[in-house]
Amino acid sequence: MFRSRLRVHTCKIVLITSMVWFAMDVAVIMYYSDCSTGSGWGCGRIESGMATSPREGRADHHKGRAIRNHQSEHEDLDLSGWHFDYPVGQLKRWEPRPTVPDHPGLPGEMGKPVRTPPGQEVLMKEKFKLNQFNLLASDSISLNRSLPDVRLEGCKSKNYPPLMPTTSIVIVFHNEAWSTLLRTVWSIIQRSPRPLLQEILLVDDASERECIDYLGLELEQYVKTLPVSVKVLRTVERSGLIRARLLGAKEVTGQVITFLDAHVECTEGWLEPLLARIAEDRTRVVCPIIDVISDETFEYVTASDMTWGGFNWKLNFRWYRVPQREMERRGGDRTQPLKTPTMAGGLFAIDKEYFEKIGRYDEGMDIWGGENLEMSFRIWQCGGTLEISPCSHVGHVFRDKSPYSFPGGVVNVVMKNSARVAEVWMDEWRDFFFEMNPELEGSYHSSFGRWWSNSSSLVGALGCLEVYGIDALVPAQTEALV
Ligand SMILES: [Mn+2]
Repeated sequence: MFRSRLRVHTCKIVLITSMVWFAMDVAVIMYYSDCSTGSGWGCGRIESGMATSPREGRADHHKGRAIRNHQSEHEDLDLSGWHFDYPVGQLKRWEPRPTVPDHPGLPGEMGKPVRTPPGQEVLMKEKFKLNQFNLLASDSISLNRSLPDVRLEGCKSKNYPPLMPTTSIVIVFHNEAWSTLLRTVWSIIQRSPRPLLQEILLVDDASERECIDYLGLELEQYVKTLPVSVKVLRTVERSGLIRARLLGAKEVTGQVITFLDAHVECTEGWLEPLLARIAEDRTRVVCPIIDVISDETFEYVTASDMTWGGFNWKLNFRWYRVPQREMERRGGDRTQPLKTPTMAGGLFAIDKEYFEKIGRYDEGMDIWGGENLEMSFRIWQCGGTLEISPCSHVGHVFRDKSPYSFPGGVVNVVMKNSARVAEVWMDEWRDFFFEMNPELEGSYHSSFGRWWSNSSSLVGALGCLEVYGIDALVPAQTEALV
């Protein structure tokens, strides 16, 4: 009796001991398992941390991984001399893309002009009206056409960091032509280092499908065949450039957002100079040089690297000659980035977290116009830097006339947007704007109070104003205007 009780007792002890050991093994295995699947032990805690404080939770999560990745992935790289504003483990190795091959004899190769074939002038004029550019010429050019390497010699031999952040490209379009939209996409795919190109997001701002059905299902099926992730997003109703860009920005999974227009062509080495500046300092916002693609012939024409962005007191964006003092600041090196007061707005790269930190765009702005100055002022007054990189070239089809309709009338929309810019960002300098546009004084001011209190992006903006004031911008600007 006593013996059997002892045996049962021994069995219990053996059983409990092995269970304890088993439990410890499980705990050890789970502790060292990776969180990337989301199932590892400790991952749940990070997730719940994110719910209360998303940015901090995510940063910690990345930091932990960064150290591990750094040890495993990048230890063979010599990173001395490079400064990174990201955890090294979050950055990607990259290699330049090979040059897109030239196909002599095909129309528009190497950026050459396309002439209308004899007898097709009437057709050409008819098609021109659809997009306000020579659609016949564009349709005859390969989606993969070759372009000249337009960079300065000093740019071609420049050393860029061996590690860079990834970027998602956001492109808003409205009734865009198939050939210009897809040539934009192909030029990105062909000329961006693949590891740095996270995805391309095409935002269809309510294109009118009764006349343009190819932008529907056909586009969605086409992009599935591309070698890079390309997604098509759609606004429910016409929302304008700003709200459509915000819709795209929300879906971005890369570290940097690069906004591009829907009828551009990226040239060789266009992306590296933009990402290199941001890799070193996430508060830098960088624009390429915007070259000209002729609306008549689709010829690629290089723009000057000696102009920067300014504005007049009607708050129209204008190009001005780069002043001598900025040339001197750059030590006379034309490959160095230019600190520009404002940007044209269509094409720029910005760190995603910085974009969110400064309050993104002013969501109360309609359709188009003024948002480029708003973003420029926002960047300068929120402690950032706005630059043009002379080593990055992207061609843009400039048009004489806008092909877009403006619900509410073009003048009303742009003026209303500009009045918002003046009221939010210009302190007492706003008076210059309202002196130039007396009809806007009062009427917009009174309704402005309402916008102001309703817009969350303006709350961020006001924080920036308090901290930095307009002085960061005005000295450079007033001189550019003289
Ligand atoms: Mn455009």
